[in-house]
Amino acid sequence: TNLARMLEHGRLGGTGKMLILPVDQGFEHGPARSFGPNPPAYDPHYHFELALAAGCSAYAAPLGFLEAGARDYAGRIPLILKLNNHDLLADEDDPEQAITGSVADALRLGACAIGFTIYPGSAHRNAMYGQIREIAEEAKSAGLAVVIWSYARGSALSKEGETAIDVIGYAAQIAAQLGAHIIKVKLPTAHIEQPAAKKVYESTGIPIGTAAERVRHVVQCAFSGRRIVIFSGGAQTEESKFLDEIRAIQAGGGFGSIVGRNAFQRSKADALKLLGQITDIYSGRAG
Ligand code: FBP
Repeated sequence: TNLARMLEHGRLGGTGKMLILPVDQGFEHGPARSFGPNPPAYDPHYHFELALAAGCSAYAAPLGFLEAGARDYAGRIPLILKLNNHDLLADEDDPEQAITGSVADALRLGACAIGFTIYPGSAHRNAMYGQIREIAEEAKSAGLAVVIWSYARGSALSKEGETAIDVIGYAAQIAAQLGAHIIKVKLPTAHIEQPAAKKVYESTGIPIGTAAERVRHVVQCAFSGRRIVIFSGGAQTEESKFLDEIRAIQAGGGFGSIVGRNAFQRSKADALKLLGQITDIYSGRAG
């Protein structure tokens, strides 16, 4: 029911596609880097208003941002409590996330889902897999959906490897096997990181030449489309390039996007225009 609440809400309601506004960057990247480009975005209410006005499927944020808007916005838009977080104040090759909220918090805030980041590629990955196993069990028993941000990152991977097609496909599969209903990954590149995987991609000829083909393959890696795979927006990008990525996700059978900085770092008018174009593409209202 909670998954359906997100799939039925907003401009993409009923299409099977999703557009989520995630605003955890204040924690993940720092407030000035995140909100400095558009200062109204320091205010947590700004993001509820943006998600509502854009007709997003859901709004995802850490505990503090959700609590700061709950009194005014609870029940008006599906919420995802992002209940682990990471900051950039200490440099580390192998990132890990701190647990910053609970299933009880998600229920108190009327959220539809909990959100959780894993870092496949980090030395701490197994601890994170264990944490989500427990949290997902508790969330599902309370009727909440589980959204996993599957970030390939850590000392086991090269910089290019963080978006390599084999690694992103693997990250999507791990999140699906951990029981995620919705999986967030980065848009993959054609780079192949693991030598053993490279042989298979080459000998079997898995099509990964275009962005749409790579999206299709990642969806296949997440149980052949039986789990919802959405793609992150990344740092602010020029509008036409960003919309090309959205078209590739649509053409490749992706389920949608989770777009933070490309939304809230623009002025509200520009963000609403861009998010409107995205929902037009995913709903088939635009080519
Ligand atoms: P963006 O659209 O801003 O990339 O947001 C998606 C997201 O998953 C956020 O939830 C998270 O804060 C951010 O990406 C992390 O980005 P990075 O890859 O720079 O750590």
